[in-house]
Amino acid sequence: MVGQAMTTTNDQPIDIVHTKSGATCRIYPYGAHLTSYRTSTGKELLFLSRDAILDGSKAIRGGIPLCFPQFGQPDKSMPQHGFLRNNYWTEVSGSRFDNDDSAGVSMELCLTDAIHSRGGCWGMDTTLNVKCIYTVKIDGGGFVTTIEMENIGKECWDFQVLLHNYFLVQDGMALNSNICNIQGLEGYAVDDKVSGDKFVQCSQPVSLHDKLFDRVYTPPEGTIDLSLIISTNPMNTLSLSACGEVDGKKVCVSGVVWNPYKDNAKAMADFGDDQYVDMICVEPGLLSGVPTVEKGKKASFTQTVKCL
Ligand code: TA6
Repeated sequence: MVGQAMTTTNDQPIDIVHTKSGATCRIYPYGAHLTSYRTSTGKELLFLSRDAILDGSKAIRGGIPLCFPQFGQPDKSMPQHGFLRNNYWTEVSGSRFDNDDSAGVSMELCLTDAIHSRGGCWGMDTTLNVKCIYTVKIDGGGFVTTIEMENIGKECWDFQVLLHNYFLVQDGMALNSNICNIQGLEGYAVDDKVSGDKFVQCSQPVSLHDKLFDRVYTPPEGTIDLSLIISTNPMNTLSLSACGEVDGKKVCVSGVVWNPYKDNAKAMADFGDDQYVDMICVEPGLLSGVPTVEKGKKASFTQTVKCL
């Protein structure tokens, strides 16, 4: 499956069709960014801002941005969410497949090709090294995205990784808690980035409200993989499961839920002023207690999203 990678800086999207089911997806080399996934019935699951910039001058607003080696900006000397989403990946030649079960492709990014958004211990003069392979696989009812991060350097490194999913909410129902909500976070420790509050999530499904929503959910003791049910409209309920490992050892998966609401939507030039009612970000990631990756070792993180 894996051949020689072909370097690209073009902004031509890669369109994948699963012939058997008719499901499709679109991936931009810039950021290995999945911007669209449609089921066999043509139902779009991902939100893409109508003002998203697709010319490689900025991370794409919508779809699934990849965040690594940091989520947010714990290290202020490195750009927010790291450098994967702001660099051109290459399609791994020979990696495309389309068979009875699924269709897909793999993309690769070596640190030497990551010329944008570097900083901190990953600055341009770093002695660290990493090779990332991102594989997208689709079938009629959903998709699987897997990122592998290999330490091809001489030193160990720490990291966070997150899949910053923007899910489409039909009919502008994102703020309607009966229609748009998330189950599976009960008992998680919540860090509200807006109010600074910290509490344990109750058994109620998580839903947005009439203001900026930005919360990190850390699993309780003993909970490792993430398993969510996401409702985005009466006819569209998704399951999202995610798991990760470092050097073959499982790592606990956290979750993030975000909606910019009115003012932040206006403040973002690449986001339609009124589009905050059309999306919810539900983002699985390895954020806390992530082991160091020793030289020659690998980490991987996978999510599976299925229509129920
Ligand atoms: O995932 C939530 C979050 O970290 C928010 O704090 C908000 O900043 C959002 O990501 C979008 O970040 P971006 O850098 O893409 O504007």
